[in-house]
Amino acid sequence: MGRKLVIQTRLQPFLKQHSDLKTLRKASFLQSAAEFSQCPEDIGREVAFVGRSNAGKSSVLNRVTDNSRLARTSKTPGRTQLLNFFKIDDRRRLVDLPGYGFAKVQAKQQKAWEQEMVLYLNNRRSLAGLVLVMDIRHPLQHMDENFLHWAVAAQVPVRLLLNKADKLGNNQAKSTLFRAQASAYQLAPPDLVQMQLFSSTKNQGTEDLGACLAEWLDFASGTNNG
Ligand SMILES: Nc1nc2c(ncn2[C@@H]2O[C@H](COP(=O)(O)OP(=O)(O)OP(=O)(O)O)[C@@H](O)[C@H]2O)c(=O)[nH]1
Ligand SMILES: [Mg+2]
Repeated sequence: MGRKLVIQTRLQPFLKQHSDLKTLRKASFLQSAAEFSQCPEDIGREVAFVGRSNAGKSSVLNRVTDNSRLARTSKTPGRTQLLNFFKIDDRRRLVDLPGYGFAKVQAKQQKAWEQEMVLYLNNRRSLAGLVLVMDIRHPLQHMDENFLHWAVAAQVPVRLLLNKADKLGNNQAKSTLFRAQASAYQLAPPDLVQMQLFSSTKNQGTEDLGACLAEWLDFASGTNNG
């Protein structure tokens, strides 16, 4: 009896991870928006993926939903130029935001993009959290820091992802995480930011990210397919 209970208790986190990832697999394309005013109805909860162009936002989204064809990925930076919405159910969404820092984008276009992002961060009531994707080889670049400032000002929690961790050895990846964490905590309070290693290619960090999304999107209250 006691032994059965111990086994069940040990299994619980594993079963929860499994069910979070299973729920995330329900994600399907909902709609694109060229600007903030075209976003879908602001109900329920959504989590947005942001980051420098080519950091791997779309790849991370595809990995955590276990659907390689969900968001379009590309070797050419600047692929995602719209806000792309994916629905998990009628009250839960994931959003792939356009990347920043794409060299070929003109200053005027970059300004317009920044305005849309600030508008989105400040006004989107259903925004429950942001996943800020970075290339582990170039963490916390100027625009990442800007984005972090906007998110803190808007009081939106941020998960900082050091993606492409497979590009570094284990020890180097861990020490980069350590250093980047220390820098991030100088910019934002730890209750609002968390950081983790990730590799879309090697399926590293997927369970942790899945658990974070499940919490922000409140999977605990049950999902529906409405
Ligand atoms: N080695 C490695 N490559 C990755 C990883 N994640 C993404 N990539 C590669 O990085 C490139 C860019 O990935 P995307 O997911 O399209 O990046 P993005 O941030 O969505 O880019 P934009 O939409 O242009 O802003 C692609 O060639 C991916 O295959 C990773 O974890 N490891
Ligand atoms: Mg993309």
